[in-house]
Amino acid sequence: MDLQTQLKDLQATTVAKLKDIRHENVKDLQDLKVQVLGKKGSLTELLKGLKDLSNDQKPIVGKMVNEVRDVLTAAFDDAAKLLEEAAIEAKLAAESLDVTLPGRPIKQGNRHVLTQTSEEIEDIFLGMGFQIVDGYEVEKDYYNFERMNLPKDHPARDMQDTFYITEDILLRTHTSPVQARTMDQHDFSQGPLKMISPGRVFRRDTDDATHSHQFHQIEGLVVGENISMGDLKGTLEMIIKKMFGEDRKIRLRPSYFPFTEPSVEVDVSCFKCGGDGCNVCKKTGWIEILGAGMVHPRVLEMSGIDPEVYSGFAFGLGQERIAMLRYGINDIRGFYQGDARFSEQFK
Ligand code: FA5
Repeated sequence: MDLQTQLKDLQATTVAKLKDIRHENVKDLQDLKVQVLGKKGSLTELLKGLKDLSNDQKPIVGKMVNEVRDVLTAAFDDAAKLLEEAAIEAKLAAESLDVTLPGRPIKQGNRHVLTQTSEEIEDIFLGMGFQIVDGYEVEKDYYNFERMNLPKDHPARDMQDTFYITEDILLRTHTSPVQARTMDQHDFSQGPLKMISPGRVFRRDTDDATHSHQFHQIEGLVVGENISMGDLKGTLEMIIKKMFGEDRKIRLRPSYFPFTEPSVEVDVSCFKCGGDGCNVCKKTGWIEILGAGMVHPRVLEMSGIDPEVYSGFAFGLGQERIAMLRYGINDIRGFYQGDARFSEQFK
């Protein structure tokens, strides 16, 4: 048989063999490739016959060898691709999903009880036309103390020691500095100032069941013409009845804050005994929830507001205290421990 016929035969038989190879026989394919196109394969073997051909024949048959090599290389590539696809399909078929199986339930979280409390209080105040203002947790001594009528070395600073970043910058001890910042900005030609400001505050307090070194307050401030203590009492009565129920009473006790005059501490009738006296209210029938008062004239003046024309009231309530009373939570530390079993109770 001449060389050209042998080449044609090799091409035809190899292509026929490739068609027979099944998807599981990757090894057969590799073996066949080595047999035909490898260094010691059939094509190399046939090439050796080139040297015996006449000079006329050599380029013709040489060209044919190249063509056969190209055709076979492409055929091997196609076969390899087919095998790969078939293998993937076989794997998918074996791994088929049972879409009728019941799904795994995904545990759904819920908003933290403190977030819920603050959002509820915000909604009530929004309904009364208050704006909600954000303050700075890292605050200047100037706003946290001096603008609240607590100059340096004022003894009442001792009750609110805090974490200092520098001598003049600290972690705020209450949300009251937002009062000064908001009053500085307010344009009274647009009407009275009515705002609340919820946020995190920090103190050098020892942690126990009712105290934390980091807790949340909501500041409230109203400044305008003819604002009186009656407005303060009415506003607080309304919010407390909305939060704790219509039959709840409030009591204003004289107190002292350097930034309000007069100052009061506000108690709510005990949620457990209704005022008769029990272990929750320490037999008094009342539970303290916030501090409040009429904005001190000095504080108004420091914001450039004339105390002869304008007056105002302010209050600061402890969010944890409200939530504890509302849900009967007896340890403040539960709020911060991140235990899902605690949070799940307030869905
Ligand atoms: C103040 O912080 C005043 N700035 C409130 C105020 C605002 C008075 C505007 C007048 C006008 P006091 O230190 O009492 O006040 O804190 C207010 C509330 O924060 C308390 O009634 C209590 O509910 C809560 N609170 C205080 N210290 C802690 C603490 N360590 N852990 C948790 N809650 C606290």
